[in-house]
Parts: sequence; structure tokens; C-alpha cells
Amino acid sequence: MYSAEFQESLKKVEANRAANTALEPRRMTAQEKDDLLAAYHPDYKKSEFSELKIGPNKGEVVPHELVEILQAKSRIKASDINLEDVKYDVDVLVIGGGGAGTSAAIEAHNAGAKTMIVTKLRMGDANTMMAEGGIQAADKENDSPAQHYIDAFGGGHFAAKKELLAKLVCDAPGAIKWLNELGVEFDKDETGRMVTTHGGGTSRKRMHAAKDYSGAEIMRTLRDEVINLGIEVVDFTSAIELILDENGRAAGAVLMNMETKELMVARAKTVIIATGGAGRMHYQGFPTSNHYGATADGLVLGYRVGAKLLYPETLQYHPTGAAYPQQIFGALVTEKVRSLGAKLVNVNGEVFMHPLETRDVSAASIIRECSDRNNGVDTGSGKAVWLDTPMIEIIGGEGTIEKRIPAMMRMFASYGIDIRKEPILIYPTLHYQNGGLDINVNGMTTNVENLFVAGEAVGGIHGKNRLMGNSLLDIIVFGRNAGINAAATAKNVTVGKLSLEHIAKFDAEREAAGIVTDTVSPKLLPDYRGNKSGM
Ligand code: MEZ
Repeated sequence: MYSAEFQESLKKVEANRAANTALEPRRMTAQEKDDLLAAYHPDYKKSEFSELKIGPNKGEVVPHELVEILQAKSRIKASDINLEDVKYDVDVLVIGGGGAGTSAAIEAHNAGAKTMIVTKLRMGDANTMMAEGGIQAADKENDSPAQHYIDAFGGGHFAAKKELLAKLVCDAPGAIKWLNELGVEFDKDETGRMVTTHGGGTSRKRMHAAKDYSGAEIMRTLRDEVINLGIEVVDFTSAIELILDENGRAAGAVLMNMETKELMVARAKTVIIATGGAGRMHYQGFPTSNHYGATADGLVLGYRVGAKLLYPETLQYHPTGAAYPQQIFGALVTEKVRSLGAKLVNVNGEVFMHPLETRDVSAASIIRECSDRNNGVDTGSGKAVWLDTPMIEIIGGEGTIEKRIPAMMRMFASYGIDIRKEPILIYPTLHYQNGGLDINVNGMTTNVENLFVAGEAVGGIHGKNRLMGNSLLDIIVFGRNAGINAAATAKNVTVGKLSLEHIAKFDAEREAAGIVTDTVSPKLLPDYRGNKSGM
């Protein structure tokens, strides 16, 4: 139920609904997309970026907020830690308890490695849990991994590391099978065949879903499997510094109990960073769809020991974050809403773009509509456009919303908005870190031995923009891959003398570059006291 100030615009949306539902908006040309991105996408706003003065990516520009934490001080000095007092001694140490971390741990454990997960919140407090719309895999007869590759490569501006993307799409059908056999309740039709839909930039319907809580369903299953297998999980404990051995290979981490602040040493033959994304960095003041712990910790841990980042300057702003009411500002409104037929409509009731352009293009188009074109709806805390959800019931028939996107229906119903009858207001929200640590096809970082990475902390799988559903896919494919390879590598590793010398080296580099800072990192949790949240 919308108050009086929205009624004039709402009347126009309703009046045009039938015609807008039937409309087939054209796709933008490549040139139009490039021009749009350059003018309106946040990644192209030069004033929001600065140069890294130290570390493996020295000379590259990344968001100011990321520069600050990458160049920051460690939370510890080497002299604070007795590296001989080893509390945990394992083959494979997995840092992070989301979808990538749990997938990695399951495979490492199944390969016979003594495996431990350390997670700063609880297992499953992760962006995986927040993912809604689905997971891509080309497993139907009209589709192929090659087709999936072409879609994702183009959508990512031809910048993906080819061998990583090839692995992603080729292993996708196997990932769905694995999840299905573990017990994920994918949507199926009456014959038992999985239901699939389109996402932005897909040429085939290959999005497999569990209604609109696909990530929660996948995370539930992975968490159960970790518990059933008896894998050790140390929760409410963060990794605050990696430990190398005397040969410069990853060999564990310094852990900190989040409550007591007790510091502990975990020694490991191989380490997997699976710390997830960065939405809580609130780049450029954007709100976020991410979970509370998404603060780019893995990038910091890896960077300080010399691991290189790939495309850290590219972020994904999900086109449809909730813009109203204020209580859910920035929350994810799944792309599946558009896959099911809802279109984006401006203050005048006009459809202004094809609803399934790729995410960066869609976000830039919405930003243009709300800025230079002055066609946004005033929400009281900014501008937004309508996502005309009642179109879904017109196209799919009564009951489609309740059946296919019940979480969306419930979220808005809590605030008196019935999305079956009324449209919703949306604006881009910070959703995904396209860039991250550079890995080879085995999941190991390209320049720190025995340090593996999986999930959102990896850069290069998707290039400079990710398609919907390829993240739930990459956490499974590259999570499992990292687990298998970390376990295999661990078999041939004898850990040398543990060392934290890299902290002093990084300090010296910072001083030589004339950087003065009081910031310590990893950040671990967001700090809303200064209200840099966009909320
Ligand atoms: O891949 C994603 O980010 C995803 C599935 C999000 C969504 O819109 O539901």
C-alpha cells in the first residue's frame, strides 16, 4: 500500500500495464552499452578510485575504501604470537564457512585430509545464504557448456580467464547433479525434470532454482553435509593474518576469537581462502544486498602475503535492490522477478529498457533514468524506478508469484505491499565483487604456493561483470576444486618453520611509500557508527 505521493505515478504504471506487458523492448547495441557504462556505471567514476602504492598490484587503481584496507596495518605484530604454540594442526585449513568454504571442506575431507573450517560468524552466515534466483548449468538438450561460455564471456566484457570460465561451464552440470544428490530441493515439474528460466544475458533457459531462496537451500544442504561428515568447524573465530613457512609457502593462520579476542595459531599444509565478498565496504556509499560479514577479508589476507589481485576495480551493482520502504533499503530483489516477466518502468509509466540486459548495463540504465533523464520516482530518500511485478501474474497466470518467488512476496507483504497487485520501487545495490585473488585452474594463487582461493574472493572467473546464477555455480565448482587440489597438495607437503616476517616487510614497504595510516585490517565487521552505509 503506497501513500499519496506515489499515486500519480502509480496511476500511469497501471494505465500502461497491459500495453507494457505486451511490449518487446529492443536490446541495446554494443556501442550504446559501452557509452551507457562509461557515463553512468559506478566502476567508471574516476573520482572514486585511487592508486595502490604498495603490494603486488602497486600502480593499479581500485576503490578508495579498498586501497585503505589493502594498505592498512596488521592487527598484530609478529612478536605478539608464539608460533610454536600451535592450537590447531591440520592438513587443510578452510577460512570461511559459506558455500565455497563448505564445498571445499567436504571434498578435502572426502579425499582423506584432516580438514578444519574457521568462520568469523556461524557456518552459513554468508552471501550464499542470501542468493535468491538460481544457479546456471547447461544441462538441457537445447543448450551446451559452449553456449554458456559464450554468454558469460560476452557478459564479462571478454575479460574472464578462459581456462577458469571453461572449467566453470564444463563442470556446471556435474555441480547440479552433486547438489541434487546431496539433497537440494530444486524446482521440478510434474515429470521430475528441473524447471529452468532465463537470467540477464543468457541465450538459453539454464537457471535452476529452489523458488527464490536457492542460496539458502544450497547452504542448508552443504551445512548438513559438513555436520554429517563430522568436519571440525571453529566458529565466531576469524583469521586475521596468514602464516607462511620459511620457504614462503602458506602454512596456516593466526586466528582470533571474536568474543574474547584470544589469539591462536592454526598450522596447515594448505590453506583455502573462502571469505566471500565485500558488500559491507559500501563502496561509493551504496547500500548492499550482502550479509553482515562481507568485508573483503580474504583479499587483505592474501594481498599482505604477496598474492596478486585480478580486476579488484570491478564491482557488481545489482540493478534491483529494494529502494522502498526504508527498512529493506538495498535488500536483494531477485533478477528472477524480471526472468518471470516483470519490466522496469519509469515515473511516467514508460518501459525504458529490455529487462534482461546484463547487470552492469541494467544498473547503469536505471542510474541514468534516475539522474540525467530525471525520470525517477522520489522515494523520500532518493530516486528509484518501478519494477512492475503484477505483469508476472498476467504472463504466468494467477498464483505464479506465490509459487515461484514466495520470499519476495513475503518480504514486501511485511510492509503492506502486495507485489501481485502493486509494483515495487528499486535502485541498484552493491551485490558482488567481480575481482579478487588471481588463481590458476587448480584453485591455487598464481604467486603464493599452497594458498588456494574459492568463491567470491577469486578474481577472473567472470571477467569484469558476472551473469546471474554464475556465482552459486562458481562456489560449488571452484569450492570443490580447491578442496580436492588442496587435499592432494597437502599429501606432499612438509611444513617448514612458521613465520610472520611478511608483516614487518609490508610495514617497511608502507613506510617507504610515505603512507601514514591508523587503519588496521582485515576489517572483519562493518562499522556503522559513522553511518557510511547508504542506509
Ligand atoms: O547470481 C546472483 O547474484 C543471483 C542469483 C541473484 C539474484 O538476482 O537472485
